[in-house]
Amino acid sequence: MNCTKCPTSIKAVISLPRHNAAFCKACFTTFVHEQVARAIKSQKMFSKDDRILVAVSGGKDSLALWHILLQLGYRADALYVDLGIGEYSARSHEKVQRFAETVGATHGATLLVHVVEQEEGAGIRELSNMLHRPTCSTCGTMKRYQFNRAAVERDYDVMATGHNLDDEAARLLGNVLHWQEEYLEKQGPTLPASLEGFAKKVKPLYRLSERELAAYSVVNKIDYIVEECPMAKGSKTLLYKEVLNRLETESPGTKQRFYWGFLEKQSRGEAAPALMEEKDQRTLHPCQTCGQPTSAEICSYCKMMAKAKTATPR
Ligand code: Q46
Ligand code: ZN
Repeated sequence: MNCTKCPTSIKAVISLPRHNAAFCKACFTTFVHEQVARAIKSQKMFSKDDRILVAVSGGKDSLALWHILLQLGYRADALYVDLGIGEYSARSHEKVQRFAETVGATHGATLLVHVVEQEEGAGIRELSNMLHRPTCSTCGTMKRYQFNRAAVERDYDVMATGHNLDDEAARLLGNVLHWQEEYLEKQGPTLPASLEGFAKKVKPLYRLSERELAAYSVVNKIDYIVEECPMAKGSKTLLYKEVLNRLETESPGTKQRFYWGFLEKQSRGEAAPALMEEKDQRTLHPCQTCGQPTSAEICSYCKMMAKAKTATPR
């Protein structure tokens, strides 16, 4: 198949059934950049003057996001949280470091690193054992806390994550299946900094699929960690992604219609982020221990770490 955009019919490297298109390397890269630029503009994410903190994991999505933002001329630094999950963390840390030293450094971008074993005294799996909590829930609390804290303390205007269309569609499916309305409200690609101590959070890759981001990384020679985190095995999210992929194969564009349709509904006023902002301001106040916003007296990260200090491993 040839590129559907080039007049000189160069061979295509990827076909995109949901867009009825096929692209050569150069046109595909342009397509990806355009999709991200559209996301940034339409969802009022940030401007060229803003300082952005990208949450990177070493996987294709977050490194592609950092790459794209730097290519588009944004001021984007990154934060990597080393969870201390054996070989997986060692290798992903290495990939992030190398990317920062090559691509990041040529754009004057900085990499910040938070090592959980050093800062919290034990790796994420050991902490979860002590707390008798599933690893991914401890990890979620840890990452949300550390990314928000770094963004706020270092004066970044906005924090960006590499969530793609597949991630958001799978999450939406999970939230709808369980009617988790509270979570549905927070599912937009832009979450405002509703009050002091909360960083604005954005997802500039929500218009691009996992497959498109893998292709972008290959085409642009981004060296990322291919394996998923070993703790992800058997997760509900993977099941929802599989189901959505089956639907997508039968009917291209399903994921896009599902998630983008939800966003359209949201922008028409149902569960609008503006309402969320008011609600946050009513219910949140500074944690008595660390000062970050929480609805309780002590935030969930501080509670978790206090418990970890007194707990004994299972
Ligand atoms: S990194 Fe953390 Fe994921 Fe690994 S421990 Fe679970 S939540 S699976 S995105
Ligand atoms: Zn706290």
